[in-house]
Amino acid sequence: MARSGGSVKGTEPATSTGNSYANSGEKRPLEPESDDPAPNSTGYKKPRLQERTDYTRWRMLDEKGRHTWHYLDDDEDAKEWPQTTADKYFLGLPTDLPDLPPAKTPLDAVKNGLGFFQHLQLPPGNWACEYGGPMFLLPGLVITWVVTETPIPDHIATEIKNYLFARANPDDGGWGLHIEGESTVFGTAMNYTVLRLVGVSEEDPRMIKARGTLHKMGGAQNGPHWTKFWLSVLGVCQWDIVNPVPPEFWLLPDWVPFAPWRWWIHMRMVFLPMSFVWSKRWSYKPTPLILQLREELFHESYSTVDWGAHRNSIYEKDNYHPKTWLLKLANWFLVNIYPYFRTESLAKSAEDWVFKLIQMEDKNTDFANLGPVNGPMNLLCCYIREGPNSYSVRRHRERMADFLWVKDEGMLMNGTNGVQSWDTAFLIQTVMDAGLAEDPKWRPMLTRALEFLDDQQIRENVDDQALCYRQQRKGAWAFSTRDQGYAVSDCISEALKAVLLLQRLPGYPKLLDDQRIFDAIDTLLTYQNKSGGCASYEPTRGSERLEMLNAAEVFGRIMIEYDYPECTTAVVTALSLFTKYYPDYRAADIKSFKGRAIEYIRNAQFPDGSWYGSWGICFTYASMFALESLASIGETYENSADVRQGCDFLISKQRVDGGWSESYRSCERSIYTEHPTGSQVVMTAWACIALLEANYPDRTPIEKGLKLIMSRQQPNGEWLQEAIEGVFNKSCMISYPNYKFIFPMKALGIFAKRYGDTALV
Ligand code: LAN
Repeated sequence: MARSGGSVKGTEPATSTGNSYANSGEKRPLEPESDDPAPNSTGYKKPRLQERTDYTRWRMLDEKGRHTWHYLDDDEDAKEWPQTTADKYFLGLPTDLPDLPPAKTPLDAVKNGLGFFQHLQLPPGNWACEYGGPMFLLPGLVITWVVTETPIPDHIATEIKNYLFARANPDDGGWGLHIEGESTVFGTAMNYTVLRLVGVSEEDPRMIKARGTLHKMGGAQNGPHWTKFWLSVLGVCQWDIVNPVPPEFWLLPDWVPFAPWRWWIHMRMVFLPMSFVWSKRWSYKPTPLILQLREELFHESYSTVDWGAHRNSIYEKDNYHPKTWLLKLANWFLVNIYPYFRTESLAKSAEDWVFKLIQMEDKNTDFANLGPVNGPMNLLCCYIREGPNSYSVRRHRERMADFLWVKDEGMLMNGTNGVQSWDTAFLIQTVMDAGLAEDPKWRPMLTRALEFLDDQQIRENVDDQALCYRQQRKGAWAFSTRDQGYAVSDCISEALKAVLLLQRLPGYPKLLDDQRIFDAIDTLLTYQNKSGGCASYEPTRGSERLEMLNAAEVFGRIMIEYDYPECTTAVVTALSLFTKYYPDYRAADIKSFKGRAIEYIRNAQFPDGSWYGSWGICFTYASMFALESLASIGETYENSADVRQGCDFLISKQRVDGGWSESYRSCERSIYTEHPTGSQVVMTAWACIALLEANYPDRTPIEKGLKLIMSRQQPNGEWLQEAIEGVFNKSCMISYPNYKFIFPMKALGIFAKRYGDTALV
């Protein structure tokens, strides 16, 4: 869809592949407006901040799953491209969707839920949503924009400002690691800096308060490694404060037990560009604003800070994973001894190889990159290496728009470039579970969803797979889009289940032929670890002892891939479903895979009967997946002690109002902890699904849970946002706003199918 117009900001985003606009000269999201003065030696041009932008002018464009937001300044353009219901919903504007006949039965509630949710489906067939939560992503992007002299359009600066103020801690004015977390130096130093960079005055009372909080926590010199890295890039810290990130690690032979190719992909892909920038000790020039920030962020004057002495300083609330003695020793060696041996030619060959790997990552993702941390960093590396006008820099700049999201509170940066394939796969399964897929009313919606998954299946492995240490991916699905292209074990599983179920139904096209299904299975079968469990993006490549080199401080369990109950169980359910339809394909491999996976699932069960969730909060989430997978091999409450224990655990956590409630504290502490705001619709749905899958013999607790879910449904069929649902790396939370639709409908649907669709009394 080509949309153009002189005053349309951020229009005409890319077609998602190819070099098609390397030379087109057309305006792209986040590219300088023609009347913007060129950045000059006095520094980066400050955006003009407004109170608020006009929310009726924002539009979200979805091209084959690529989301970009656009601000239409011109009335004509706005008329030509009207706001959709989904736009309005995302922006928190009234959708004016009608009230529906009140739901009497569970299936009525599902139908009302779908009645609402169908309006949020986007033209390519997928669903989208805000994917915020982490509060450390936007700073990396904004600092990168500033240091690469990428002008920030006023409407974007304004809404970034609004979001950050909306999410400041109401008591102390600071920011945490994530939206529900307590203030930390990481959150506060970084987001304070962002606000200054987008043009907020240091005299603003909210900034004075935030600065006070930052100083109370010891100032930016007490920040974790990533704060020190980004502030050094900006020229606000000196590089001596940053613990070493030597690119030479990438020259280590593959057999070395701590070689980076063995690390969890998110860590190594961040370490990669970070090491390039560190090696160059590259910093932005000292503009007047940078000079001011130097005086604002530390609780002493910049000129008196002893940078080297603060390499290991850290505020206690930032210090989730304290540096080990081994890491401290390695850092000491790298700072004090290694420089004598680090010849220029060694540094150069390391930088050259690292940059090659960056280029492979850029090429393999068409500059979408693995995620919102390495994306901006790769942009910075290309800027340093290839210059401001290179194709790589221009394409990266365009791609940054993929991570941005606008909501009622302002603009934030998503945790990935979206949730497209993941949420779409779940929605299909939900409608199937409710037995509504053959109802002609939902057929067009589901057909489009199926078409989306068809389009998003990854059809080829990446070029130079072994050279850039990538995992086989042919036939797989990513969490977000095919362009991003990183296969994940459970994303493949959920999408495969959705496709297998739906395209066999009468009235639906068979879009994926058998070979494409087999490709998915072949890739899925590469994911098993020796333990029998499955990790996320790749089978585990290194020892858990590598956690001793975890230098990020703010996250736990980041250095390698681990076995995850959620991932393993999703693979098991997918394989179980697959063998139903294709009993002969790789039957022996699948049988042995499943046998070992089930063994792992049993071993991963906690003594109290629960499973610990690493990607959703927390025990409720993982227990749902575990009980679902056990059900898929015929284990239910009646015949399995493990299932009984799992159910008894869940029942013991049901609240008097019938709901379940878990706080993110469960993830941090590995102990079931209730959320202070009480029962949550999403967790109640997870628990009910688990009990239903396990065939829990007593309907009463399930009915109580479902009644709570139904009582929270709004007259127009929607559910409202409650506490945060997702997590990563034990300490950082992330929102899954579509879960409040998908899982309640799934729980209600399974119940209705199992027990009949009668009113709950
Ligand atoms: C995600 C989002 C999806 C998630 C599931 C598919 C739900 C999970 O079952 C497997 C792991 C995966 C793919 C996952 C891994 C880590 C991600 C990508 C995230 C939680 C979203 C954001 C996070 C990423 C690491 C954020 C950037 C932060 C760094 C520390 C680099």
